[in-house]
Amino acid sequence: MTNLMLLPDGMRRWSIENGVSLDEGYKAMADKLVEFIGWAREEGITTLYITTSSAANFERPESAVTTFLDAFDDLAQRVHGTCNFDFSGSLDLVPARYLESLEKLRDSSDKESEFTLHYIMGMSLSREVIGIFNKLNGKIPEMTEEILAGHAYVPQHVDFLIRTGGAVRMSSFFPLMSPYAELYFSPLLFPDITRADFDTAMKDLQQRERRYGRYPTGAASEAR
Ligand code: GPP
Ligand code: MG
Repeated sequence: MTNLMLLPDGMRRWSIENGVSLDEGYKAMADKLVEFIGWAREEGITTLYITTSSAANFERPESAVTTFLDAFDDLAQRVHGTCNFDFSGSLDLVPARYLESLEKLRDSSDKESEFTLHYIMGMSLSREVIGIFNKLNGKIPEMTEEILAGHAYVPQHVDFLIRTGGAVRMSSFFPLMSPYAELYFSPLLFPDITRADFDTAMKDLQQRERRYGRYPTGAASEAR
């Protein structure tokens, strides 16, 4: 059971480089994501989280917001019948017509599938934490790890995370409950990623020693 979070970054630059509209750039993203989902499934990934936006992305011009919302809606339309589809995040930022569409797709997706595609929308650690506090304030005696995890945007500990687009930072995309997510940063603009690039990323992630803050097995007695 390995899950993967993908931050598909770089569509504006890809559109400029290829002399096409932003709409075309995001269509190229959606086409590549259909392929990427196939690669992830073949690799045995059980849940693929895709960050569709940060909260700050909603401050872009309205036409740019519509462009990325349309592209992710189109992707969900295309693949929801082949997987269990879900979404979460700062849903108050998402216009009602997109939420209604995604709810329908979630409800009609294949709930028995061994593979889940899950969108995280409007990511922002501070919004996430403030939202959880405001929802539970006065209703629970104290916060616990379990309650926090139960309300987090990303409902699992993320194993592997891939960010394309060249930025070596998390921006607003850090999954709250995943301190030991292994991070991989690719310089490629997302629509340019190939199967070989995906394989290289997965190989790199899979060969890492995951210690979760502990000593390696058998090394404790050597510690001074
Ligand atoms: C941004 O590409 C991608 C999205 C809005 C999808 C999720 C956001 C992430 C940053 C993972 P872009 O518009 O930022 O392109 P560029 O990086 O070329 O400006
Ligand atoms: Mg970007």
